[in-house]
Amino acid sequence: MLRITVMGLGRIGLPTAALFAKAGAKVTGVDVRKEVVSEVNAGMCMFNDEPGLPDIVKSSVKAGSLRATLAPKDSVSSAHFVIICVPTPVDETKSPDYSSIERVSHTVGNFLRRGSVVIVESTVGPGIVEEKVLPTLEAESGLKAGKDFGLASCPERSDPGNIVQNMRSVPRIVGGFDTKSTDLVAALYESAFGVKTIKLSDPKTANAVKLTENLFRDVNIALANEFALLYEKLGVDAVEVINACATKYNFMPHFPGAGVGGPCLPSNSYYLISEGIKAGNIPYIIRLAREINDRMPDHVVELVGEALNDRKKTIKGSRIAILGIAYKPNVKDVQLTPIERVVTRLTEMGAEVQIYDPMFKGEEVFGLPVCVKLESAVRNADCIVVGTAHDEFKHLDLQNLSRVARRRAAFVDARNVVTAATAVRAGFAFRGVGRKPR
Ligand code: SAJ
Repeated sequence: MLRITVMGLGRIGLPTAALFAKAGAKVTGVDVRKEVVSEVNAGMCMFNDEPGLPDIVKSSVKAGSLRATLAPKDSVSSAHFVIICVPTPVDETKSPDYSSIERVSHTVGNFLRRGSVVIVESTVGPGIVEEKVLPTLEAESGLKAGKDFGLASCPERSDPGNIVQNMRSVPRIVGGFDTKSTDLVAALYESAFGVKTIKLSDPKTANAVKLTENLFRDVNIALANEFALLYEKLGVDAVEVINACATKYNFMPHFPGAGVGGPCLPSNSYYLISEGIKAGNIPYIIRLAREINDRMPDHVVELVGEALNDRKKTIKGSRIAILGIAYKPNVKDVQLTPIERVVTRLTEMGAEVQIYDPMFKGEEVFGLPVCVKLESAVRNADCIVVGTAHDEFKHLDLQNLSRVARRRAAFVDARNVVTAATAVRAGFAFRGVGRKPR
């Protein structure tokens, strides 16, 4: 029986562990959080916003093919494959924080068994596996990579909110310390997940691929945001433009909005920026894209000020309803969400902010209660702001909302969910990121 140990049971580690268990392996998940370990062993899954995952966790635990533990020794020392899925955030200075990767490399190295293969799924800068993980594994275990154990990077490429489907369809990239490592890891994902694999020269190249695809997205979102800021001034609707451009075969549409959030894009750029600077090459476009995307929340606050001004009101003393705080649609996640800065700025400027988000009903986020009902947040609001394009907001009844809100209120769409015409017909003063002011 194939034995797999997954280090870190977060939004990537847990589905990875559960899908390998579902595929027939004996899987142990190791995590430092007691509550996570006990939840998993009770067959529970903390990611209810991941379709299909709760059932897979439940059935795999029930079948005895998946269990979780705080103690790595037994599971690492008996594993054929050890998969590292720990977070790699950036610190307050925007420098990559590889402390979890370093810590887990010491742990795995301590108990590593001859013949095992270590797989790094966490997103890291190109060269970090070769420079940090490999020497630590060898030093702690006394074993030699390539000779006594295998090592490969196989970065996760899953779309949060759609992870199970993604893990079973998106090709995996594999870069091994040697060909044997690459082949073993590729065969593992092909057989267990039924996906294609792309074999690459080394871990450094695999990590460069992962960063390239995420930074490609961040830079193109920044370009869309730059078009939005420009076209607002020129009286052109950037969303109308981008939708039309998308009819051309080589145009990949990205859309302007309130900014870029989540555990990945806002931080991944800094892995490459720091490696680039170390190597004497500053990635200007990548860095500038971060600055542009990080400025978008302030632009949303400006639009709120403009829309209220149309109604001879100011942000100070206004009641503002924020619809959606999650960093992207249909996920229960506010990691680095751009909407936190919008809420903070509006509150600092003297507004009374009400929040509604279907993923956080009745909870407290950013120190504020999240309304259970949308109408409660909108009641007597001077301005309504759409911060996340959750499915629930795709069919907003603006006529009804204009009756619930204060008379002649304002509406700011930071996620392209309504048309300007519909908002104006409902009696709102309208602003939108990249939209023609109405
Ligand atoms: N966003 C825009 N405009 C767009 C697309 C997205 O403003 O046109 C914003 C979103 O609202 C969100 C942020 O960007 O705040 C990130 O959105 P995302 O859809 O990229 O979501 P992530 O960060 O959850 O997932 C990304 C994905 N990367 C790519 O698509 C290249 C996912 O496939 C990765 O696996 C994931 O990062 C990761 O873990 O690295």
